[in-house]
Amino acid sequence: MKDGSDTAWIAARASAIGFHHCAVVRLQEFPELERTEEWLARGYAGEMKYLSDARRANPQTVMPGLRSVIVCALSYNTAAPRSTYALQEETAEPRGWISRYAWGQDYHEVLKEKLQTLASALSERFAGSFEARVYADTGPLHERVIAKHAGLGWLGKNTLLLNSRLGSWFFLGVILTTLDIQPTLGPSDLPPANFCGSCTKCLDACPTGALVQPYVMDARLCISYLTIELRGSIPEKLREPIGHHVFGCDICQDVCPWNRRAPITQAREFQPRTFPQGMERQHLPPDPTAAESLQSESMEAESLFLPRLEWLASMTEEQFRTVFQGSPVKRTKWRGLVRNACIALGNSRPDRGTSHHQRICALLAQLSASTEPSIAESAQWALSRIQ
Ligand code: B12
Ligand code: SF4
Ligand code: SF4
Repeated sequence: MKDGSDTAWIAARASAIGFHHCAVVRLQEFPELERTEEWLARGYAGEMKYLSDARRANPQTVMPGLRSVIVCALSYNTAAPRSTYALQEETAEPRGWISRYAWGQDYHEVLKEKLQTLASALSERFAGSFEARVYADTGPLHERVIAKHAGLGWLGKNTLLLNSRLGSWFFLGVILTTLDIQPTLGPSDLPPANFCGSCTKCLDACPTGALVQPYVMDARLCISYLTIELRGSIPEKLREPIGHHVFGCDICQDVCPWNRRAPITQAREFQPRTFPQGMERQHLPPDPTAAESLQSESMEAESLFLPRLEWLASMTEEQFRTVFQGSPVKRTKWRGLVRNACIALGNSRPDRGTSHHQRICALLAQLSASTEPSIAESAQWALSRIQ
């Protein structure tokens, strides 16, 4: 059996498992990785110390005997509106934005399970002993660079991997293996051409200027980093540009022309979680009249799509654990999410004199006394802006 058909077999199997793209690349030099040192030296990684792991510059060191990498893409482009549209809509109560990728189940788990299924299937095709190790996001590897050389797409000016069919709304996962599999791209094939052209929509739209030049991000300025990775307080000058974002940011993808026609996924795993029974609303504000109105609303569903900021900011640690069990949002921890919700409330414009405004001010006053310094400080900042 020819190696080429092995590649086609892997791609077909990956598709049957639910992946939207799959390709194979042999271990080689990846020229893009040469820029990593300079990127790190500029301090762009912020507190993400794991990005300095020397293995990232040389995938060979990740697994002894590594010969091929199978790269898989899984779309999370659910049907709900883009943040750039949804956040302009007037709503009765201030709402925040959780990134599209984090509305449902934790993608690490979803990807790992699918990758594991594919890795196990390899023994149906390949005789003899071999090793296969799966990584979904958290491995010491630069997945986008490897995926580019496998033929999955090009590295866009927003630093993401773009595919002319899928846009950029997909996760990447890899299987490292000691098997020598014929790569998807032939010896004379180049990785897909870069179709960003003269477009600069992502750079122009980024609210914090995190894309400091085309293809280069200062992660310390990225809302995704600030709301998910950064512990402690968010620098004051970045709080206003964060706007309503409470977990991650989708703007540089929302504005990308390559995402306009990206296929919609119906995958249940990534649809926004909703909470119809109101069980997470056990918090009652100090004002008894406000409590009455809150209870009357408690039959309405809460959702991770445009969540009510008051709901997020008033969550107890226990409620946070229940709502975000098996969700990527767990990464920012309870104190991170409440901190972010306070900042988003500080950027909201609740009409003064309404019961919403009174309730939000009461909640922020209560959070201003929190024993968590980053929550207390963000709540004080927010209160000073909306009171
Ligand atoms: C760290 C990380 C982040 C950080 C840093 C982002 C970044 N651009 O590196 C933060 C928290 C900000 C982040 C945000 C997001 N992430 Co992220 N992230 C990662 C992770 C874990 C590592 C990426 C990495 O190695 N970065 C380090 C630097 C060195 O990489 P780089 O930006 O590509 O830097 C290169 C360029 O700067 C280049 N370069 C080119 N020209 C020049 C010129 C100069 C002068 C210099 C200095 C450098 C330079 O050289 C560098 C090295 O090659 C990967 C998973 C993985 N293991 O690979 C997921 C990953 C990249 N993230 C992903 C996603 C989905 C997101 C978000 C969309 C989530 C969200 N909605 O909030 C955002 C998107 C933000 C964006 N525009 O990139 C997906 C991307 C899928 C795709 N289609 O590309 C990945 C692959 C996770 C996955 N397994 O699916 N992420
Ligand atoms: S994710 Fe948001 S903050 Fe980060 S680079 Fe893209 S637009 Fe800028
Ligand atoms: S918005 Fe334009 S420049 Fe940015 S990644 Fe998309 S096509 Fe490239």
